[in-house]
Amino acid sequence: PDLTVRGVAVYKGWLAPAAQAAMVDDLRAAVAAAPLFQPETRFGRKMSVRMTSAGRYGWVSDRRGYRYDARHPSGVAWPPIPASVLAVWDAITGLDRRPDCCLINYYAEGARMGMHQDRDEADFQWPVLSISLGDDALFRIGNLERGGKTESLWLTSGDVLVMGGAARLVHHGIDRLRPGSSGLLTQGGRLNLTLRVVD
Ligand code: MD3
Ligand code: FE
Repeated sequence: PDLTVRGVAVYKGWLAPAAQAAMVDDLRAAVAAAPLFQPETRFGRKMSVRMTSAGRYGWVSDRRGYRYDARHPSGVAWPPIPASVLAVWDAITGLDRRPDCCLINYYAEGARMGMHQDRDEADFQWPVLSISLGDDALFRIGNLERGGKTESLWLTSGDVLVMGGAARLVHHGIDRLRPGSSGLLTQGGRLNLTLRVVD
């Protein structure tokens, strides 16, 4: 990696611009099959990020709580994870197990994600890999426990992050975007992909 922040390995600009554009085309097809939706928390508050997934499982949240589900809220199965996305997982992790979920987060201007842990997966031995596409985003990394000092870094289009080992359960979030910082997405904003082994 180019740098490591609290155990999170950061590969700056790992995806070249042409590869980013090809991946966005693949994601457009996936989003056409499984449209982005605005999840609701169990408390009935809408999240500001819009989401969908690809793979055997997708991550959903509604009044019943949050969980991995084999189907999109519309009832359709999730589309397959694009080969262009799996190729990044293979090249960077070198694992012979592939992810069963690619969570697709879309941030329009003003969207954010509060500090949280990713702990809905069965086995935390597997890493989570993230790919950033589009506008710059201010990413915040905290600690295994809630609260305490945090570190922030700007993620830019083409960056890949790997959260493994002790970093797998660290608190993290997205504070804000830098609107208009990238021309990759016609409609602006930011896409973040997180690849997860679920069960
Ligand atoms: C550190 N997404 O979907 S990706 C998420 O940019 C999520 O959309 C953010 O947090 C986003 O859950 C951050 C970077 C990331 C993803 C998973 C992690 C960092 C992580 C898991 C453990 C530790
Ligand atoms: Fe997360």
